[in-house]
Amino acid sequence: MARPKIALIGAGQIGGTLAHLAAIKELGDVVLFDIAEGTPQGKALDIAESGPAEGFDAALKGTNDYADIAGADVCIVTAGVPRKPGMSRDDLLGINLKVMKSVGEGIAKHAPNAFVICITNPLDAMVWALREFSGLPHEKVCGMAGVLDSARFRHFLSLEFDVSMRDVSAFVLGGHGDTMVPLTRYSTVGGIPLPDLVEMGWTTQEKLDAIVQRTRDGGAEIVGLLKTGSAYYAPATSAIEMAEAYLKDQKRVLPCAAYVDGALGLKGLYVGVPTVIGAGGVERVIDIKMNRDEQAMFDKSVDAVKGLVEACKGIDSSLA
Ligand code: A3D
Repeated sequence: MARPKIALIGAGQIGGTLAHLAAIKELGDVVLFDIAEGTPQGKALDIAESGPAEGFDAALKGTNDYADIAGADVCIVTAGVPRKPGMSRDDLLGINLKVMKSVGEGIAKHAPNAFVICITNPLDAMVWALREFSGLPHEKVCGMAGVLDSARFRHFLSLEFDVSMRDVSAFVLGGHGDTMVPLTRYSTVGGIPLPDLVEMGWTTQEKLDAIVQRTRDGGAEIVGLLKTGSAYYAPATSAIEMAEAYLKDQKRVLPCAAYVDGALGLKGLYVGVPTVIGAGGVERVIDIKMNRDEQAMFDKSVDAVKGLVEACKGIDSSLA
C-alpha cells in the first residue's frame, strides 16, 4: 500500500516543524509548499538528510507549485503571517484572508479529498474562510487551536501539582483568542476534577485562576519572549496529533475548531468544541452541557468569532 501523502501549505516555522515531525513519526510522504522560492526545497532536503541518522522512511519534497500537492490525504495550512509583539491575532485578519483564498483554491483544485487542518490566525475566522474558499465538506476542514491551548493548560497544571503531564487532561473551548474558555470542571488530574482538587487543598482558587489566565495568554507569552514570531513547536505537535487521528482512524476525542451546526446551541459556525476525529474527519461534535458561568464565557467567545467572520465578509464580498 502506498504511503499517505501529507501536504504542508506554508513552509515557515510551523511548516518546517510539521515536516520534521511527520517524517520522524513516519505518517507518510511530505510535500512542503510555499510561495517563497527555495525555502520549502531547502527545508525538505535538510529534513530528508536527517533520515539516515533518525532511520525513517518518508520522502520529502519542497515546491512552489500547487500541482505537487495532488492527491494529498492531509493538508495542514500555516500559510500567512504570524504576529509580532504588541499585535493581536485579529490584526492578521486582512492579510491572511487573502492567503486563505489562494490556498483554498489550490486545495480545491489539487487535493479535494484531503482532511484539511488550518493553523493560520485568527484561527476560527480563517478556518471558516478556508472552508468557504475551498468548498470542501465541512467535516473535512477544521482548525487546530484547542489541542494547543489544552496542552498549555495541562503543562501549567502539571507544574502546579508536580505530576506527570500525561495524567492531566484539560479542555479549552471557544475561539482561539483572548476569550478562550478553559473549562476547569471538565479538566482533571487522574480523573479528579480541578474544583475537587481545590477543595482537597492541592491548590487554591487564586492559583487556579492565575493558571487559567496564563493559558489564555499562552501565545502572547511566547511571542513576547521570541520577539520575531510566534510559537511553533507545540502548535506543530498539536496539529500532527490531529493528522495522526485522521490517518489512523483513532477516533480521538480532541478539542478543535469544527463546524458546529446544531450542537451547543450554535448554527453554522466554526469554533473550538470537543470533537471525535477519525477516518471520516470530524466525525462528531460533542454537545457538552455548560453551567451558567461557563455558558456566559463561551457566548462571549462565540460573539468574538462571529465578529471576525463578519469582518471577513466585509473585506471579501464573495464571502458575504
Ligand atoms: P512563518 O514562519 O512566517 O511561516 C508562514 C509561511 O507562509 C512563510 O514561509 C510564508 O512564505 C508563507 N506564505 C505566505 N503567504 C503564502 C501563500 N499565499 N501561500 C503559501 N505560503 C505562503 O509563520 P509560522 O509558521 O510561525 O505561523 C504560521 C501561522 O500560524 C501564523 O498565521 C500564526 O499566527 C499561526 N499560528 C497559529 C497558532 C494556533 O494555535 C492557531 C499557533 C501559532 C501560530
